Amino acid sequence: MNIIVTGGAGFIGANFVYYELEKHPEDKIICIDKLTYAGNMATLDEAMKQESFSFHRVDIADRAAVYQVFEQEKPNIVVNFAAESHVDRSIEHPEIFLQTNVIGTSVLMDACRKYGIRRYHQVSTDEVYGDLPLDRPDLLFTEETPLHTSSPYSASKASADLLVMAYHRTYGLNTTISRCSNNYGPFHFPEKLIPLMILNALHDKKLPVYGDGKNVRDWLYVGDHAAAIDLIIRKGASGEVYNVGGHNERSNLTVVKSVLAALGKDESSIEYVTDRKGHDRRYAIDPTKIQRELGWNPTVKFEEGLEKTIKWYLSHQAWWAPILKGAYQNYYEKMYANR
Ligand code: NAD
Ligand code: TDX
Repeated sequence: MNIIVTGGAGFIGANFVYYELEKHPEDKIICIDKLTYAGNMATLDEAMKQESFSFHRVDIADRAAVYQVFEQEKPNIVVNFAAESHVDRSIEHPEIFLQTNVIGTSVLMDACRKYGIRRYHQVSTDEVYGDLPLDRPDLLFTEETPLHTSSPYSASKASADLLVMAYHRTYGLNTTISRCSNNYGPFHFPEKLIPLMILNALHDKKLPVYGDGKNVRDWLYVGDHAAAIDLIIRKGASGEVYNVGGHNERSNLTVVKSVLAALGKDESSIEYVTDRKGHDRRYAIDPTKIQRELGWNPTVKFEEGLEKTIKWYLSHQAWWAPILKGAYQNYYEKMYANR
């Protein structure tokens, strides 16, 4: 099979590329990525050495360029990871989120209609469900939870989901959607909570915790997300949505303290800073459907995954050092200097 993976030079897309190359060596993986600030060819170094992998630097919202890749590569399956993915950036500049996350999704699906595919898979997020209260641990997001977004990022992802459902119903496009909780693991861009805290702690910098640090995220090791998507594209039913998560709820403060403990650092570097605007309080996924219908189960416990992730950052300075030296410095200054 020929599988187009968009956003494969980013965090989760790259982990999915490596998962597929190992698990299904008979398939061809075609990566489409615009290489924004979050895309990194160094992440794909090992993939580029493989015969069954190819790369196209293309914007998913560029219709002509996308059609050309479809014409050339004749994909059977398209998995769309490409997105602007950082909530804080969406609060500063919503427009690019609409362009990539909404327009880009429609262009990809138009290409699927024009050239014919077996399956279009949309990688969505638990953020489309909004948030849950901290004092109701019994409440979890199911696939039936109404969409109720908080940030321009989550609104753009929910818009894309609605378009996917519309293309399924109106044009009969064979689609699936996965809505996963927060991922962590190798190749995670340092603007996100876990890698940011690991790298700041390593450099003895302050660890900026938004608000009271009590916001809860439901963490999943990225390899388990890749395995879920692999199952959905091969065995999932067309038109369906699958929630993905491993019941690993942690407050941000707990996560930050775990990072410090793993690195043998004390907690004096924790600094409470101004809260994120519209900050979602709690996410928690009910993964019963994918467990029951597709037999998916998470394999990595949070403590084990965090240890693996920290070890990966400690041994991959060559990956993150160039990122920290570049435009990231201006980003960090702008977002955190007067926070
Ligand atoms: P990321 O920001 O690390 O990577 C995004 C990738 O998409 C980059 O390689 C970037 O260059 C590429 N890209 C951006 N705009 C593009 C465009 N217009 N055309 C082509 N490529 C473009 O993101 P991530 O954390 O790997 O997230 C991947 C997907 O998973 C996103 O759709 C995100 O919404 C979703 N998701 C992420 C998480 C998480 O915890 N990170 C959880 C659930 C769902
Ligand atoms: O410096 C920080 N300090 C802090 O307290 C950063 C970067 C984050 N936080 C908090 C905000 C959140 O409550 O940590 C939590 C996690 O923040 P992010 O890593 O930015 O992730 P989140 O906003 O939860 O969104 C992530 O999960 C869902 C991904 O970035 C999205 O792409 C995905 O859809």
